Amino acid sequence: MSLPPEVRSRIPRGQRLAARMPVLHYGPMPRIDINKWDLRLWGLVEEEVRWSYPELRAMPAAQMTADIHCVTTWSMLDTHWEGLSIQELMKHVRLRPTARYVLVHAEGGWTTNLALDVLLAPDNLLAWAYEGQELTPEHGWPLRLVVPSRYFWKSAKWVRGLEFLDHDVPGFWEQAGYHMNGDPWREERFG
Ligand SMILES: Nc1nc2c(c(=O)[nH]1)N[C@H]1C(S)=C(S)[C@@H](COP(=O)(O)O)O[C@H]1N2
Ligand SMILES: [Mo]
Repeated sequence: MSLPPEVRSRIPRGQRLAARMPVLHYGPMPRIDINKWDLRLWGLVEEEVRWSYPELRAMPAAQMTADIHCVTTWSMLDTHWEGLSIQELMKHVRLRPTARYVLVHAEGGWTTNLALDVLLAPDNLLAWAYEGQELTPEHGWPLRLVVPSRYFWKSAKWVRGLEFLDHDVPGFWEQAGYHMNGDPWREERFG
């Protein structure tokens, strides 16, 4: 398959294009009771934040188009997401000055870590819709993180919380040997 150079240049080394988004996660799919669901922001914040699902959906929606790259070598270009931008989210959080890292917590205890500046960069979303449809359970309903600048394992599905920390704590795959940073343009696959 030969791709035009402007497409080729958007695919990092070691990656190839996938036609549809595969479903990939560790363990069984969590069952979620949306009436008990909340999103929590805690750790090095002046005040903890906790939102119910209706409170979350009352926040202003942002749209994002992004290229995504999974460490298992598939990439997808121009995926469309809708949700709460991290910029909007952070208007409601006062970080302590010592906060430098984030541990993202998903349903059932799955985690992944990000440097704070990676999370705060533009183009990150807590998404509730993909390609104009509400997220399906297997792609992370009711809420998933999308961080296009890192391998897709850091885009946690079924997100429940962000914990702000002054040090970097390896998440689930990072403990298993995957890279702490995970930049696909630097092929940071393994630590
Ligand atoms: N909670 C949770 N989020 C997760 C994972 C997981 O196992 N649990 N796997 C990650 C990996 S390795 C990938 S490639 C993407 C896959 O997202 P998709 O199933 O929507 O394609 O989810 C990421 N988010
Ligand atoms: Mo992945």
